[in-house]
Amino acid sequence: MTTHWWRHAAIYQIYVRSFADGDGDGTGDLAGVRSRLPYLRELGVDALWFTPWYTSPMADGGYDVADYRDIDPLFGTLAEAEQLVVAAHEHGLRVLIDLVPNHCSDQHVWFRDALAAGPGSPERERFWFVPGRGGSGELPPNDWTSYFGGSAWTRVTEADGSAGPWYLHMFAPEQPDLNWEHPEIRAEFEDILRFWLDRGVDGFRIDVAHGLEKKPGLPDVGPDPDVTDLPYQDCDAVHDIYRSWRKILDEYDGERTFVGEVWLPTPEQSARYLRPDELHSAFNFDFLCCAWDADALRRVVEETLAGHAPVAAPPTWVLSNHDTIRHVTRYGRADTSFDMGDKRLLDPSDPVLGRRRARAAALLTLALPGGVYVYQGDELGLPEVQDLPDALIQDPTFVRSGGADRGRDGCRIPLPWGPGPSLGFSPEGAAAPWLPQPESWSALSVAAQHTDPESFLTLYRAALALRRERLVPLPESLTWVESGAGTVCFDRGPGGFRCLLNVSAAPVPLPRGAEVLLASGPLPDGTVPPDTTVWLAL
Ligand code: TEU
Repeated sequence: MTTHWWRHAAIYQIYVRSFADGDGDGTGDLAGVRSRLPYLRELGVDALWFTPWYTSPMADGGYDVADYRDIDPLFGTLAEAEQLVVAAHEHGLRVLIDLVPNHCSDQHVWFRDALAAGPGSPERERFWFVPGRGGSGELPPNDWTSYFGGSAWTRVTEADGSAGPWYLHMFAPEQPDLNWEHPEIRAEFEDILRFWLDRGVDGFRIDVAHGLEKKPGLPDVGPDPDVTDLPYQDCDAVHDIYRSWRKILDEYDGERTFVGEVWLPTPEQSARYLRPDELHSAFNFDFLCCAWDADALRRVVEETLAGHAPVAAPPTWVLSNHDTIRHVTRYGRADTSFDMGDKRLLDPSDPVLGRRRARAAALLTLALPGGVYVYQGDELGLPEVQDLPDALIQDPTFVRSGGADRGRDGCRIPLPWGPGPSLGFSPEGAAAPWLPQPESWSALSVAAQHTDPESFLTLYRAALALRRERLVPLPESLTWVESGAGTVCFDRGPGGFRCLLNVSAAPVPLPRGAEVLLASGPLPDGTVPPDTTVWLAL
């Protein structure tokens, strides 16, 4: 039976290092995840997305993969991963894994071989080794900058000590970009897909899906580039890769799926990745970046729906992930918008306001048609940790930016599960968590929220259950309702479901005769207060 589960799935993102520690070394692992599967089932999500669990030196938290067919010992073993897929399925949870095809680790056998084999060798053709500019090749081959700051090129020192060519890395130097024009790279990744599909995974999240192909000749970006036409992203050839992958995926039964991390300036560009013979869905970063403003939110929802309609792909809704500032903190700032270059980690944030808005945002996203992502800790209302001491920061963006960007560790703090040291993240007597948890998080732990009817966790559970029961069966559309300035209001139907969000500074009346199904906060005197969402049956 075809269920099209991926069109309306609630997918929970597990950042493995920080979810739960089973073996007591202070780092999350597969054993930890396995022990928490009942929690995830009870939460009411449909699928889990695991950030990279492969063998990795962890220069970028596992997005530097040294072996795509094995599990890092920090996290467990391949056998444990296989068992985890089975166990997740037994809990009614599908499994998506993170595929990182743009680059590998500098410790991957291919890159080590390439360095050892020397200039002009076939081993080097799997990457972008290019002679430098300037009289003696002392300048990088072009002006590209790394997404993590600094040049996207690092010069090689050859075995004999001489200065060699440069190699391309759009992220950290420990993450050399692969040359996707090389047939071996294509063949290898097709084989990696099959390796994991054979092990029962239900699909893949594709890292930097827009970045694999580069413009021929690697031209300079120049001083005033057209951001829709950069030489290192969204090159047309990338679509052929996804067409060939889609064919492979479709050979397997069980409705396997691809979700792309497609981060591009226009909805038209993103939609091309979602044509029927390419990826099934992509993250909606425009929504994540949107300011807390009724007109802006309505506009981004409208544009999302309009952008997806021509390719008949389901929209997705996401508020936070392991690369962004947690939305409880974003929504409590004076400027609630976000972009990937957001360096305002230290901006003050009103925690009460941020929490109220985050609850309202949860009910908004969970009411919209399409798929939805929950980043671990969203359901607990975790804020960004803004005061990590410099010495503890591990994200490479911190060092690469000379400290200007404090990095993404603040949204990657180990989860609080209960009382005690490490707030139940690790078993008793374990090493300290790899990043310290704020003491105040004991009040946000799963145990603290579990039975509290007012908690974030209770709200998420109730919303996910109602969504599954009432909204998932509905057509993938909404009808806007005129509801006054500062509000966002739409109906889903048939069946008389209404979602009303009040973003204005004054309370708005509840529609007469409507039954309240769920609200993100108290509704005094028949009104919806500011920064509150309510789900209604008309
Ligand atoms: O992110 C790609 C991406 O666009 C972001 O890295 C962004 O530029 C960056 O977070 C700014 O700080 C993916 C992963 O989600 C991210 O965790 C990895 O670091 C990155 O790819 C490299 O693999």
